[in-house]
Amino acid sequence: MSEILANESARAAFTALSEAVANGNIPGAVAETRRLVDGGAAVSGILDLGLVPAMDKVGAKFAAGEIFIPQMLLSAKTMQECMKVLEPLFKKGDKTTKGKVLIGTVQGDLHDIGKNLVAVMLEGAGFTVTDLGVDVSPEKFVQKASEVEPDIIAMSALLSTTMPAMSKTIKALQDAGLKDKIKVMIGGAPVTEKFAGEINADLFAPDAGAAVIKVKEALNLA
Ligand code: B1M
Repeated sequence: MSEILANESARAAFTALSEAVANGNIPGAVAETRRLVDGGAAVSGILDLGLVPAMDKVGAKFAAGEIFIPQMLLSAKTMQECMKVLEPLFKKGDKTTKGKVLIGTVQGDLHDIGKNLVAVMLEGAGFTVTDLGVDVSPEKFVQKASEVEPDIIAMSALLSTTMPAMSKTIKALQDAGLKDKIKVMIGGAPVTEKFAGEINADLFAPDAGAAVIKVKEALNLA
């Protein structure tokens, strides 16, 4: 009986967090995240049951014309503030460098929450991550890849209109003679395994957890 009550109160807490993020209530969402962390909730639960569903709800409302860019931005900011509470927990992981990853959101695309999540989880898993931010041109990926000499280049896209920039970046890496030396991973909500195959990307990951597994497998660390 007490377990059911505990589960119900956890569910209520995740719902409260989700609503606070969807409503752009930064203090409320941060307090709810802290409460869940202090109560021993798993980070994966906070993400999968609280934060990510909130953004899906926001996206659906935006697509239906019920909210507009400012509200979407406020929810994104709210999620980012909650992520700051979670980040130290990711970084408690293995500190030995397992390899180098160069990550960025592709040209024309300003969405960075998923990319940041991938970056922080890779860091937590012991990889050295260089984050190029958003709207990263193929030329910038190539230039930084020459400097950093990463094992993996990780590209994120959230817009179907920016997916072609992934292909352009892979071509630019080929032209620069870097593609054979570096494995390319792609991901983001509209990206599929099939698309990865079509553009000659080496790896595809549907979410941040899978991204860590794919990178480990690619570097024979799994
Ligand atoms: Co925009 N947006 N947005 N947006 N936005 C979407 C993506 C959209 C689906 C909303 C909708 O209409 N339902 C839609 C895209 C439609 C499409 O092309 N398919 C959309 C649109 C249309 C736009 C604009 C064009 C709107 C406009 O201006 N008219 C505009 C474009 C701006 C631009 O980029 N040039 C725009 C702007 C924005 C904001 C700036 C307001 C804001 C982003 C703020 C920010 O990121 N700092 C925003 C937001 C917040 C969203 C939604 C609501 C949420 C995205 C998000 O953060 N999700 C989004 C709707 C949705 O996704 N449901 C939407 C949470 C995050 C954890 O998930 O990023 O998917 P996600 O990451 C996942 C996986 O995809 C994966 O791992 C993560 C989970 O573990 N993953 C990878 C991501 N990258 C990976 C890389 C990998 C591996 C896995 O390896 C390299």
